[in-house]
Amino acid sequence: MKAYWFDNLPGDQREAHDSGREVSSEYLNKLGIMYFNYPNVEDVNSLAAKRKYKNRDEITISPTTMGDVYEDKVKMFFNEHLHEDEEIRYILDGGGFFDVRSDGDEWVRIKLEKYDLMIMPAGIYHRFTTDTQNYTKAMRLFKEDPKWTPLNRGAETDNNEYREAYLKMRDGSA
Ligand code: KMT
Ligand code: NI
Repeated sequence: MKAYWFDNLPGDQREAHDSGREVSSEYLNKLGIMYFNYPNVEDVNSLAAKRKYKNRDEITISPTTMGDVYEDKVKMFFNEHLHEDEEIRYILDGGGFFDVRSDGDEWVRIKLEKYDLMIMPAGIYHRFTTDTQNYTKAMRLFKEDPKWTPLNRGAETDNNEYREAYLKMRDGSA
């Protein structure tokens, strides 16, 4: 796991796009993001139990498993969106990038590798891409029924109650 400011340069989204400016874990915590490296799945299970997660699934994002729809899926995951619940992503194999919006609305790129686990708060704008390996095997954990339907950013999501609650948490206003 490594976090840095996205360079905003044109080019394949799967390239590193590393500006060379690192982002600290303290800053990520301020955005409501936590991460761990758990080689032992038992640690994932206890974290999920402690945070009252009820559901999970596994997804393998690769041309081998997805065939022709792979490129479309990769584009879809890269549309900026939010979810209405907190979610955990745990990388079982391969790797990928989650980009999350900073408080100044810039992209922070979070590089996840095998056994990295990230907790993403409800309401944070983000996007995902595979890296140049084109292979991400991940466990997705959901508090309630899986509702991974991405809500793409727009006027409606800006007024979404989960978005507003997230901003209150992040910016500490009442
Ligand atoms: C998300 O929330 O955008 C995703 O779950 C992407 C695929 S999981 C590695
Ligand atoms: Ni998402």
